[in-house]
Amino acid sequence: MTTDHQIDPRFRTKPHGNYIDINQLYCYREQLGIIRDADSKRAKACQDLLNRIDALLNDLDNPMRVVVAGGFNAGKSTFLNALVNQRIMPVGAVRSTCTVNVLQGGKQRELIIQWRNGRHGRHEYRSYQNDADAQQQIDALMKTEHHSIAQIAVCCPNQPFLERFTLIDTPGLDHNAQDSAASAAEVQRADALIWVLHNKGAEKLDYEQIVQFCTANPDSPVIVILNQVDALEEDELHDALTATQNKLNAHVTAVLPLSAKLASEGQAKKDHTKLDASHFYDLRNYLQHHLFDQYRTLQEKIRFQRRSQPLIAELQRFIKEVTAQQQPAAPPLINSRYADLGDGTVLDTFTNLQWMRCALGQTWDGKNCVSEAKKFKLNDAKKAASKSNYSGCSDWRLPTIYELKTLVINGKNPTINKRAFPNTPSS
Ligand SMILES: Nc1nc2c(ncn2[C@@H]2O[C@H](COP(=O)(O)OP(=O)(O)OP(=O)(O)O)[C@@H](O)[C@H]2O)c(=O)[nH]1
Ligand SMILES: [Mg+2]
Repeated sequence: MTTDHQIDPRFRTKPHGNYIDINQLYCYREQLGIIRDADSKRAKACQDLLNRIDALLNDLDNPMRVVVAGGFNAGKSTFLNALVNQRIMPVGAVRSTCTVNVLQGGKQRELIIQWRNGRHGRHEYRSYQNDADAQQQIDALMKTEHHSIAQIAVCCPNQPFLERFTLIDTPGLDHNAQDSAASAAEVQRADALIWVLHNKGAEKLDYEQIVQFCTANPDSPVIVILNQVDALEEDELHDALTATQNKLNAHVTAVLPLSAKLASEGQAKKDHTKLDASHFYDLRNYLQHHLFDQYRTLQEKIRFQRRSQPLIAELQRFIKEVTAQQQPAAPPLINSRYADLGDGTVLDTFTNLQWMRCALGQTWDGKNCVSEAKKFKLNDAKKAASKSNYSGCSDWRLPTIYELKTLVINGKNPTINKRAFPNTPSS
């Protein structure tokens, strides 16, 4: 993450999903592929669903979006610079962040400017030499063109940490309507939120925004930083921290103190007294354990699980519909009772017994029973039934007397349903 924080090998590998939803999606993927290839009418619907599954699975590999937000001049950019131990994000006593500025991985040192109006195309790429150069270019762009810029991304090569995490610096939320809207949109899309407060603690706006985010994103870590604590005496710090924790602890993951200014100065001058006084190491360790080290779990939980639920519900509906239509149509019923199985047999839907429509010795010609029925003694009839291969089945048996009686229609001649059992000889 930083120069004194060596590359963590976990950030080199791709995450593997162990969540049941992920495996389920892979199964649906296979089924959809089969349906798409077999059924041209459904090919497009299948492909659309396949694309959505792939987009969701690919999204697991996209870096986690960690958004730094808070009030104007709270010290967001100073904190972010300290976190990555680089001096890229413009910092200042006057309003210094007027666009959404993103720190991300990349192959070369370049700024990607996303224009609102497409004047230079939607994206413009500019290279930068070093941190100071990047900061100056961003500063200049923000001063002259910030109304036309949606976002400036700084690509930092050789930063494995940034291949897994995108850090997003936002304009102070309370400054003006356009910037606040841009910041609020980033907060809404955040996987994790770091909220920077002035040392006075959470104002009304901070509180409302934090609670709103926590309610909408119960699985996302929300870490609140009480910044600028260098300006507080020890007892003031204690009081301010306790008050802020009491106010927010029920909603957020943690409230931690910081002096981003001392952290930044301590890093620049390698001054450990300042760094110790800044509470920076405690904060960084906390972030490491509760946010950065939890990358895979959080990514799957926050980003994937929630979004997969509606898609899985849709996939279930689609597959159910396809399967229902692939089932053979229910066979027609004779006299609302005997299901014609089409092979010279019927299924009595009252008793669930399958019957030959013809007597032994007769054959089914597709419509009728032809030729003479044979007469057997009981034992011979049993043997003949068990040997019969009528309609391709070899497990025939004589019915019991009670089973036989279920076919009998008293008072009619023949005493059996003539449509289900045509040409039945009278006994
Ligand atoms: N005393 C003190 N000053 C700080 C601290 N952190 C930041 N500052 C100062 O506060 C001013 C604003 O810092 P920034 O990091 O630009 O604050 P920001 O929240 O990014 O500001 P905007 O992006 O303009 O909303 C700068 O002059 C910083 O030097 C701190 O911990 N202590
Ligand atoms: Mg800023």
